[in-house]
Amino acid sequence: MTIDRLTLRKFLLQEKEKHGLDQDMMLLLEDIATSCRIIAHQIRNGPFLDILGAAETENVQGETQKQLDVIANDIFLSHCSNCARVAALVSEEIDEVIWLKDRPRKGDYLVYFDPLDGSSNLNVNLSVGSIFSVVELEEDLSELSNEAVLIRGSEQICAGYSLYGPSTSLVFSTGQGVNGFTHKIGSGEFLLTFPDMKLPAETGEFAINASRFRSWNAPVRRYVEECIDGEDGVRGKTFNMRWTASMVAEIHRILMRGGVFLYPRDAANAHMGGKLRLLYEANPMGFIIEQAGGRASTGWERILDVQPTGHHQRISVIMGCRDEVELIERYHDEAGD
Ligand code: P6P
Repeated sequence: MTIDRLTLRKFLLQEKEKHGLDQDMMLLLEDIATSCRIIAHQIRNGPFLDILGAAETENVQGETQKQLDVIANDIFLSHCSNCARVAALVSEEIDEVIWLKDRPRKGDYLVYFDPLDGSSNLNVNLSVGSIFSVVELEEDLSELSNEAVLIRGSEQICAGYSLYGPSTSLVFSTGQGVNGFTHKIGSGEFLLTFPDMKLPAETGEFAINASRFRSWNAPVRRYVEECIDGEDGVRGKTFNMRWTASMVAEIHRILMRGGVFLYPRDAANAHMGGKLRLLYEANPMGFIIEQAGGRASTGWERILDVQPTGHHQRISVIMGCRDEVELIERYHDEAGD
């Protein structure tokens, strides 16, 4: 039986009617959706196009880029530049801020994105994703400085991701909850398949790279050990662990069935402030998690309250079901570190 599902366009028109979604935001979201459809196509055909390997270049993080990192970045750059309201683009793959206007005005959009997150999964045919975040300028800019894009995650007006898995999901929020779409191959449409996504308050599943155990601080080690102690321990229940080396896949799984994701600042990455990037990974995913009823923290403070100090700044990330994140924050508070 085929269910008559809303197309992305019809959903956005409904949001415009119900919540006053701006026409320019509608155009930008449709351009982002087009980018994701094209990237999904490139990934699925990657083995035939010989583009799954490394490029000859490094990104600003000093990481060797995959060819598809570069391709996905170019796709996002070209499509997000269509919208006349976009004043600047910040990409994980590009060192400098890309200014599209000489005199950005109040109301213009700043778009931050990780065009292909988890790309080390590409050549082993595992899930990867794209992450995006949009902020609206609150005043005219007198100069085009990198500082102008250092805006707190709490100011986001839209954030989302696309997951390139067995199917291609597009999940985003414009501040009115979280909705998930699936690309119907052949039709070119993203159809509403996961309306009003909500996180349960508690969970029995955590996601962390356990190989970093020796570097964790005491609160994280305490939390994970208590999960592993299971029914015989203080938690009195069994926990499961997952790790897919793709934040987009982890967060999507958490949105679909609960869980908590941890990539904490630890002894091995503290010199960088953590591993994951604030503006185009932690902030957008934190916005989505909060809109779905969860919590997003560094362990010490709400991620969306962090004042960025650099557009490629890294940060400690703990997000997911509220009860679990609050417990981990309590452990940080008790440890005083
Ligand atoms: P590790 C991918 O490179 C990423 O930025 C996130 O998507 C993912 O959660 C994490 O890093 C994986 O890191 O140390 O397990 O390879």
